[in-house]
Order: sequence, then C-alpha cells, then structure tokens
Amino acid sequence: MKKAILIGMSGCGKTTLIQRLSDDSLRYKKTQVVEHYLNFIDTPGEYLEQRKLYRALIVTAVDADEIGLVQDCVAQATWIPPSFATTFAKPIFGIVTKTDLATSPAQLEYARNVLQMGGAQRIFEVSAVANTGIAELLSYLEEPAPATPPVFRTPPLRAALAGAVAP
Ligand SMILES: Nc1nc2c(ncn2[C@@H]2O[C@H](COP(=O)(O)OP(=O)(O)O)[C@@H](O)[C@H]2O)c(=O)[nH]1
Ligand SMILES: [Mg+2]
Repeated sequence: MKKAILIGMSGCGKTTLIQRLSDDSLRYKKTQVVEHYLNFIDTPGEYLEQRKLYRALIVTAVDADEIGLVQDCVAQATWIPPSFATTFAKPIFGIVTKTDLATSPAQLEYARNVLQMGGAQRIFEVSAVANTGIAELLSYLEEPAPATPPVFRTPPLRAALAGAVAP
C-alpha cells in the first residue's frame, strides 16, 4: 500500500478521512502536529495556510509515496495555490471531501477545479461520514508504489567531484 500525506486547509476533513480509511471510529481530534499512521501522514491545516510553514510540509512529505491534496466541497474558498504540486517531487492526487453536504453540483466542480489547478492527477470524491467513495480511494492507495529509479549514491559523486577539483 502507498503511504499518503494529506494536505488541506483546517477543518476540510483530513483526520476524519484517515480514521475512515483506517477502519477506525470517527471522532473529532484537532491535529496540532504532524501525525504518522501506518499508511498516512496527517498534517495540521496551518501548514498549508501559512506559507512560512511550507518547508515543514516539504520535509514531512519525504516519508510519503504520494501527496493527497484535500479540498472540502462546502468551503468555497481555498488555500491551495495553482501549481502547488510543483512544490513536491511526488505524484499528487486530489480528494474532494464532505460530499454528503453538497447541495449543488457547482460545489463539487469548484473543489475539483481547485485540485486540478493545484496539480492533482486523479481526483476522488468522498464522504467519510456517509462512507461513500472510500472504497475507490482505498483501492487506488492499495496499488503498489511505483519503483523509484536508481540514483548514484554519495561515493561515486564524491569521487567525480574530487577529480574535477583542481589540486
Ligand atoms: N458531514 C461531514 N462532516 C465531516 C466529514 N469529514 C469531516 N467532517 C467534519 O468536519 C470537521 C473537521 O474535520 P477534521 O477531520 O477534523 O478536519 P481536518 O482539520 O482537516 O483534520 C469535523 O467536525 C468533522 O466531523 C464528512 O465527510 N461529512
Ligand atoms: Mg486534522
């Protein structure tokens, strides 16, 4: 199973979704710090809402296979900037949350657009409360993580640099 880091504004439903995906009971819990689960990394919304905290997201995302951008379909505003995906050298997917609360198709469309503009490749629409769209998201996450290409490690690089430096 791929390990996903969930990023989205405060209250968009990241923690509740992780509880649902992990077959845990749903209970409200304010996320104050980065929290590591077996297959997920939960982040405080403030890390997205305050640009100076982006670096914390970048460092934390190193431990994940994929980035999950999360947008609540009821919140008709976002903190996800266009091309946010370029911040991370990882595949990005999008999750529209709280679909049980949507009262018009335009709300879902707005959230999908936000995620697409942020750089999400695939987009899932879920409700953690109504338990819809969860199976599709889980089966996507259960696909194995793509193998990363081999890269040179430090010794050959160091040797190459040593040869290049004038004595
Ligand atoms: N109706 C509905 N409420 C939800 C859903 N997911 C989360 N919530 C509620 O939204 C609020 C914020 O959820 P939370 O998971 O803490 O958001 P986070 O800040 O992104 O982790 C809580 O009151 C949740 O009960 C959902 O799918 N449907
Ligand atoms: Mg949370």
